[in-house]
Amino acid sequence: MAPDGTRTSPRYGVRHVTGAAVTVRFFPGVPVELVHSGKVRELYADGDDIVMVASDRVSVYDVVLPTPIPGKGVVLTQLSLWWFGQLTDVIANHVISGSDVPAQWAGRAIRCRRLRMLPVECIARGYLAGLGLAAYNETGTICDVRLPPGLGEGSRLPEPVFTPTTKAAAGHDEPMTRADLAALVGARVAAELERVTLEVYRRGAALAAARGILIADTKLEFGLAPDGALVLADEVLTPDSSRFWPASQWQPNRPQRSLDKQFLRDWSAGLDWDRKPPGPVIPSDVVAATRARYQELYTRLTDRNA
Ligand code: Q0Z
Repeated sequence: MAPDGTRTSPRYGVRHVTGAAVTVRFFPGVPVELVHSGKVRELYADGDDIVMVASDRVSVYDVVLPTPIPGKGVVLTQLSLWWFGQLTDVIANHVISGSDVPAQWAGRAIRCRRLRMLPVECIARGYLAGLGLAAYNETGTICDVRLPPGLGEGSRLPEPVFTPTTKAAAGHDEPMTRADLAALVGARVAAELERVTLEVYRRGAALAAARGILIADTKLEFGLAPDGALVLADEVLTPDSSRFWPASQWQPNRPQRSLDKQFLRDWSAGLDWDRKPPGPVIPSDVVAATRARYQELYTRLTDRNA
């Protein structure tokens, strides 16, 4: 680790201490390279690794607000790391280290193996909300799974369902059928994606339910290691990739209260804002309440202090 927190890659020509416990790959002054910037996270390349950094930015109704939520990036990163650890017997993951990261990102970054990412979002749903609800209302099905009639917003599904979508470069992700998925990644990988996605959801939902939290749905991303092994990547079972609802307040046939963003939604609903960018500045009491919700979620799930 360089004193300024930056590190560089082997291609810049640095010492490789082989046969020792560590490989020194970094020297001062050369930053890692930004390869992808998302709404609330950034992805950097560092030699053969990637470093994923979660910011404190927050989005409401798909708009990133100008005010950060202090601590959010750390809480979501630590939650994701915790889940990866809980799931190691289900699926291998991309984590190399949660601590061997540039100092300025300590706690909010994960060093990961760089994978060949599969161009699909693997979603498991246990309750009806969002795009799953929209598809059901239109067709009575989601991704060619027929659901019983009479379900509404927030309804629990008889069984969790796998509802993959395309990863659109621009615009909206589209639902895929199982045949679409098999054509894209091959029948063997497609079957494995469905099995693992449902197993991750079932494990996560059972654990969360025991702590009073419903996980309505979750989005997973996978990649292939050089040897062809399927690897769980990106973030896992965070409130930015999943819907978390307080079990005590769950009621079907209405929008559910979100454990993390309800304060922001309730507050912004009272504003004269058309839900288009730029979003409104968040007052400090709403920041504090939102921050407390992220911390509460982390503590309830993990039994650790945030
Ligand atoms: C993750 C994403 C983020 C924007 C690519 N292990 C990996 N290897 C190669 N690529 C990825 C990963 Cl996780 C990868 N994303 C999603 C993350 C910011 C987009 F932090 N895209």
